[in-house]
Amino acid sequence: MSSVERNTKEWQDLDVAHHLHPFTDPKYFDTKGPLVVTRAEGSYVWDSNGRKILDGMAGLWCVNVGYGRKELIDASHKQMQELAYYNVFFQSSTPPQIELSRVLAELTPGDLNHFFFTNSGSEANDTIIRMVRHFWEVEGKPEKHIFIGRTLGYHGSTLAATSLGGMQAMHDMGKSLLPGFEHIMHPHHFANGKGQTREVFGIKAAQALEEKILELGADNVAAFVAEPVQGAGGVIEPPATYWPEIQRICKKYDVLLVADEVICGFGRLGHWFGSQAYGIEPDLMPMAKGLSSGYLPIAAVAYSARIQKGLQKGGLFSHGYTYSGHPVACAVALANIKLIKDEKLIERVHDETAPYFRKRLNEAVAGHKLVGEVRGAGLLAGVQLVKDKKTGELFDSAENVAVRCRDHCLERGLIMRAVGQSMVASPPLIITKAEIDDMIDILIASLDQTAKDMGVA
Ligand code: PXG
Repeated sequence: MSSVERNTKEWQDLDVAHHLHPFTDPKYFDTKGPLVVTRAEGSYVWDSNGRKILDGMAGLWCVNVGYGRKELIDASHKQMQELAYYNVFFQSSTPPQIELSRVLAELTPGDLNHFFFTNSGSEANDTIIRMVRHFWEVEGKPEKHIFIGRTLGYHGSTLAATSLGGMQAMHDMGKSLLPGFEHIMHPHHFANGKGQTREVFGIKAAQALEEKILELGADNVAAFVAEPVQGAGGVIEPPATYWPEIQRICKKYDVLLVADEVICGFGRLGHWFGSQAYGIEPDLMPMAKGLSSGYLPIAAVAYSARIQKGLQKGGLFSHGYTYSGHPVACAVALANIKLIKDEKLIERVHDETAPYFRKRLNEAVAGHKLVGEVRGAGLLAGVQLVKDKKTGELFDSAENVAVRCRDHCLERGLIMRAVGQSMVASPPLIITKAEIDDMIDILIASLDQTAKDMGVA
């Protein structure tokens, strides 16, 4: 309960007067106030009018264990009383940070047994850029400095993470694309692979990396960075042929492979990490969101023995954040991981809820006249909206079809995100089959209403 009580109109007016919203056109608030969320429990949030809304996005793809979990609340309370803050700079450390590193080392794939802590996924990716360039300098290859990302890749909003990502609007705002960043196509078969099988397209999309490396010269390329399944770009699961080919290319040219696990990590795909779902062997992995289920800001970079060896030779590592390895955030992350294990949430997603979610999407949503494709994996879904189901023709982007559908969902009590002309979902891992049914029912009713709005018969 907030210490101040106001009505919805007061909250909204104050918010619009004083607060700039991330990724929001301020003009939106000329006609509508923000949704003011005041409390949450399980898979649901409540707004300032007392309305109960199913959170089909788990906040921003992060509240994996659901809201209101006592174990996480108690862990933060206890840690705050014991040691609310100390830093891990210079030669200091704290027990929660040490313990979290140990627990993470047991969960991460391969020899990713070393960790650097940050407060956000953006900072984790910035850290990787500095760490990897430093690594290659130490290895005597300072010219290996270029990072290759993908179009529609999202790696955060700091200047370097913006450059690494492939979001055109972000590059355009404030001339934000730094030198030393290149991009290849995203492996979206529906958008980029017309006339090819998924398998053939998967290989082709991966080979775009080889072409880019050859164009730049392997001696100049530091790393390739990609999400196992692209999230913010619209939930794009690559064809099965994609990751093995990417892995082959990275090995061949000694280009480090960075799997951005910020969304896919901590059970979203029915495995601890997306890399395990696709057999990816990354050299580095940023993780955030599900690490603490969003209860406190914390993120980390996991990195391999090879990188560690380089860093040990490299002298002073001149990098860090005041709140790196914050003891309270680490204690909450530990409680979160324990809860995921105790409740067997990964197994539940893998064996029960994800297969059910996919079955319901494929049986009930894919056939809808407004839907061109249902995609995703685990508890991640992307629903492509189309003007013409037969040809796959899209709407004029100015018609904002997905935003309309999103608004219809919200009116009916469901939060989903609109990305381009797709609807995306990423519910809490604790979602039940009955709640999945509610999600699907509301989505279908909203698609029906959107089809009416758009005049699609
Ligand atoms: N990598 C990936 C793969 C992400 O999805 C980040 C890095 C950056 O993390 P931070 O903690 O700095 O935000 C992200 C974040 C959306 C949306 O709705 C997606 C993200 C953040 C906010 C909104 O698409 N992803």
